[in-house]
Amino acid sequence: MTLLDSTAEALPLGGPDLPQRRRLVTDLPGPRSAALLARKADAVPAGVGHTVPVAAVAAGGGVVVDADGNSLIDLGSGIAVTTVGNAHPTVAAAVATQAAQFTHTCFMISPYESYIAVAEALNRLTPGDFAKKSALFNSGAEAVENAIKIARKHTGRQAVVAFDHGYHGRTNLTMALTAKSMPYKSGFGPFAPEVYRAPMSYPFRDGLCGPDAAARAISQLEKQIGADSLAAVIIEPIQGEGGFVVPADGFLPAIAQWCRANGVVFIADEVQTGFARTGHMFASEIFGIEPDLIATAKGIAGGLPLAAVTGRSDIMDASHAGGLGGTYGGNPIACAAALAAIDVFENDGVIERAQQIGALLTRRLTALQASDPRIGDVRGHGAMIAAEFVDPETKEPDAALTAAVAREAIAQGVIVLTCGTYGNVIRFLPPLSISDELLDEGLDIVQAALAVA
Ligand code: PLZ
Repeated sequence: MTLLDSTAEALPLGGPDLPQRRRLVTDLPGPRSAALLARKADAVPAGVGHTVPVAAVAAGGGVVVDADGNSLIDLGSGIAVTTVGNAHPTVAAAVATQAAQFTHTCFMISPYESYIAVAEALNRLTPGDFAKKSALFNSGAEAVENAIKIARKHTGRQAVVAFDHGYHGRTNLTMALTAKSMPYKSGFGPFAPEVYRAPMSYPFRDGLCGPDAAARAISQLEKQIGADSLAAVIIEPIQGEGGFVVPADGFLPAIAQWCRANGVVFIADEVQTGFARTGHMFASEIFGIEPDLIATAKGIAGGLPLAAVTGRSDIMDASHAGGLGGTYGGNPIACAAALAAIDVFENDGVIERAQQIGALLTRRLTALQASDPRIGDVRGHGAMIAAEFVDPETKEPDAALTAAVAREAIAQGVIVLTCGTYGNVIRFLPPLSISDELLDEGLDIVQAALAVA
């Protein structure tokens, strides 16, 4: 069976030239997508789920086109990855050029310039005016794992603290760091040892100011673990999978300061928040923190798999030679894509666009909240905004309502993602290449879905 059996003729090219419109020519899934999803069910294990019942054939600007010719509005960016836009021409050209030059040597065997250039760019772009180094990997989880390895080697300590609602990946150590059991951890243990959890600042639910929430967390670290056993604290500056939880002002600086005073490595997991997504190159800037180490992935390379750990040179240099690496880490095609994406981030007004998108999303969603008290909270920064759905009387999470709204929006051709420990948050993560018109139309559809839910 050939790859595109069911979509044999005229596949559209992706990128910004795709018609920027929502257009449904079938119910979802259409017959071709349905056939491909049937093949998926036979060939791919049930554990690998999917949110939108279509098979993608092209994407770009603010749309995803499926095998039946349906054009869906993309408010998910493949989970915050295609920040510069899907199949961005600069990225696509860089990938094609590199693929024709060489596809792999293994950086640990014969190094090449693009890896070094990506490291230099990350050292320059990440917050903190101090000497930095970067190592490249393939996925967010792998970056987080390596950040922890480096912190343990540097401190000679073992314990690691992550936070309530935190998400850090699906590998064994990162499952241990991740808070939510279902679907990420259930039945997959035993998990890595020496991982502890601290209470997060979640203003909508705990009502605490930042310093009080930090004092609560720090007291727990001191009493239950002890600073002298603690290698690292890892936190998402704005939590992603956990529900776009934005900590109260002062929380992150207080935690970072406590880490510095106690020789604990402060790691920001900016896998989801990084690279212009929040209207800043990195979300750490919003909170005025300079993490010792930053883990990045997702938006870094316009859709190619690449991840990084960037941080203070003295910490990054803690490992003996040969202690860090991997066959594919910093693959040359992914590095070429990253250099192209970084060029776009720096020169094409992408950060400003994220701020505009954030203003539009916030305006529309707070207006909706004013007329529908089932929206308990609207929060986030830039093109990373969410609405939390609750029982208006009790503030209890309403996961059923959230799922119904998302299901109906998707059926109408708008890709939205849910998140949150309680499954009651819809998050908006559009590509920054989306037009205001498409974004508004997508929100109209979500609003209509809420009205009938
Ligand atoms: N850290 C903050 O958001 C990935 C995962 C979706 P990988 N988030 C999407 C899913 O269900 O698997 C993520 C993240 C933060 C780490 C990761 C892990 O990144 O590239 O998926 O390994």
